[in-house]
Amino acid sequence: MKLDDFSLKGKVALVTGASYGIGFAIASGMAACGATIVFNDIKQELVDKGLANYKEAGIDAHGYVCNVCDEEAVQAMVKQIEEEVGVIDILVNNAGIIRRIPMTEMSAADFRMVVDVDLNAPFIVSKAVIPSMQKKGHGKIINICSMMSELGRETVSAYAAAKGGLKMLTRNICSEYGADNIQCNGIGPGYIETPQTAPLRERQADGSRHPFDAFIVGRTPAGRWLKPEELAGPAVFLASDASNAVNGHILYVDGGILAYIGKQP
Ligand code: NAP
Ligand code: GCO
Repeated sequence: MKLDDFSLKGKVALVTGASYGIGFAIASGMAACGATIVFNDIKQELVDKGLANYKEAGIDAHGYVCNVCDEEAVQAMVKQIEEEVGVIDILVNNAGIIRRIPMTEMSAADFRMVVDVDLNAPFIVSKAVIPSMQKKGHGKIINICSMMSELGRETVSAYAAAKGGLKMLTRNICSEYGADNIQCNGIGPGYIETPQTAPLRERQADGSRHPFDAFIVGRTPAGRWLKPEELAGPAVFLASDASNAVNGHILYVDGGILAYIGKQP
């Protein structure tokens, strides 16, 4: 065992949907450990914002406009990255969306859209990078799962179905490509302060905490929401040679939510 086993020097990492939020924090952590960062986002405006964010952080990142649900566009982006930057050693399937709608009020179209971004897209992007990883003789795929890979709650049926499916896609990629020295693991973040969860933390008109905010604080042993940066260390570990024997695992980075029954009244 040597310190270098944790290094990502010489590795190319593609993090999807990484202009800001969790993807940006993970990519920044990987850059700090030596990786070359490539990211995509769904529109030019977001890629520009991302490039400015990376520049400000002193990171020389490569940004591409690409909808991860569009298989043809993803195949073209991966080809372009291979030509312009190099073969992708590390893929982080981070891009994701949520729709909080009670199931009986949710349209099938909305349900499909969430499953498309949160489950079908990780399949599409993984499928695009695996052949070159096989040729190169190694690869790391990290799928950003959720508490909803394990737990349900009101209004998030599509998201929970997709993130539960993503956990099993993770195990299947591990099963199917482990022999090619490809490790596929998941990270299951707890409740993280990002724009995606901002509506759950909004202050009430009287200045009090949002009831959901108070609920999460009471469900987390640490008694607080987590920061995107707190996912970087676990992601670097799963992207590095230090985790070569870890495959098909979901690493929950949840401040202990899954271990805890909740704060007693
Ligand atoms: P976020 O703030 O909403 O960022 C997600 C990024 O993905 C955005 O830049 C988004 O663009 C992009 N994106 C959405 N659809 C896309 C598509 N079809 N193609 C390409 N890019 C697309 O989310 P986050 O909170 O950082 O979450 C990142 C990941 O962690 C997601 O998979 C999420 O489900 C998961 N997660 C989040 C939490 C949390 O508490 N925040 C907890 C567990 C898991 P737009 O801005 O246009 O939507
Ligand atoms: C919600 C939240 C969650 C988190 C996260 C939990 O509405 O419950 O948005 O789903 O974003 O995925 O791990």
